[in-house]
Amino acid sequence: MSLAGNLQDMITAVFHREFGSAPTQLFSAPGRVNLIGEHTDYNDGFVLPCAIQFETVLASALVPGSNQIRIFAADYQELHIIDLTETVTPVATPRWANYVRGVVAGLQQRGLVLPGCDLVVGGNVPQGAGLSSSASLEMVLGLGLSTLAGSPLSPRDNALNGQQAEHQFAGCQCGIMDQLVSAAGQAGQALLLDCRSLDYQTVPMPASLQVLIIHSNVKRGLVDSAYNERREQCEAAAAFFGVKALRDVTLAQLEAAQAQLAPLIYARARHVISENNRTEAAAVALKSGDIKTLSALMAQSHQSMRDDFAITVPAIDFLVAEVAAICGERGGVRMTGGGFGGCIVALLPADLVEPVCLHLSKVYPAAHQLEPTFYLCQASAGARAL
Ligand code: GAF
Repeated sequence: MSLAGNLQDMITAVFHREFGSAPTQLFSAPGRVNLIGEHTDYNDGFVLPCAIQFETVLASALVPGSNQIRIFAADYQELHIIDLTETVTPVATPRWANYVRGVVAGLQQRGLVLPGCDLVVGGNVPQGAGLSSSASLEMVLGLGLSTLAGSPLSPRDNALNGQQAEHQFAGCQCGIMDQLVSAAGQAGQALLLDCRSLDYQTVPMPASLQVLIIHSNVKRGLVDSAYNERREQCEAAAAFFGVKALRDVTLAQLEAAQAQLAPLIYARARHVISENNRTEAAAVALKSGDIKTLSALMAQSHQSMRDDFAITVPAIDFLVAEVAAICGERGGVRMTGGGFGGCIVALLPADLVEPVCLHLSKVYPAAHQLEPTFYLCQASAGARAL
């Protein structure tokens, strides 16, 4: 049986146990890996992620006459109840409930009348790895609850609603990438997302490349505050140029203004502007199967995240360097996600996957006293009713 089949069966069984009946509808939403385009989304720029096969599943049943959402989190073995007659606000604990409360509040603000229902939610997206377990939770809830209310949200509105939940209930001033690719992902495709217009183009993943995600298992501490700080620095740079976002500034304009900018702000802006250019170029390279160019762009992206944006850590830099030494121009490798730990992503020909895993299993624990975790991923479909 597939991983997904097991998860759906497990969530259905938990629903039976907690609520004493069968769920009537199941929904799913995936995590994601970003191939290139990091910290560009909240600068109105470009990103190139794909959804992955790890997912969050929601089992649901309407409860006629009820004014409550009763939701059981299978991962925490914890029940949370939302009273639909009261204004939904954030709670101190449990933390996971704020994602639910944020999605519910957003749907209500959009004019949806949510019905009383019983829900069980749980997933297999690695948590704290930077693979968007929280976005997959928001997307499955947004789709599931709006469907139960009789007005399923479009992928775009679902993504915007989830982003609002992050901003207002979870304290992370994130961009739109994670939610949009979890909502709109397509099997076998990466998505080139324009985070200003929210338009996207599909970019087929070449059959010759495997997507290998390697988790450093470095604990990501104070991620939200460091993330929000980077966002403020980018906004300061955009304000200097008098534009809405760094999307509107060219590298030539940045170079011309270097002497007037604080060195830190200049470096942050240089990452974002150059990363936007690399992301568009990488989409072209991926489409045409130009792996040599893709490899160079991913290497430059990693250097830029390390030196200009300062979001990598030594263990991550080590993993990237070791993989790059093995794959050379036959593949690409870089840190993926928000940073400060988490995962790297490697696009590799099939014959290099095993040598890379074996090598890292030997050298990484010796150098950093941590074990790597490997996830071989497929570009997968976005949020859907099952
Ligand atoms: C996190 C955020 F949620 C995204 O919006 C994006 O900014 C990413 O970090 C960095 O590219 O995943």
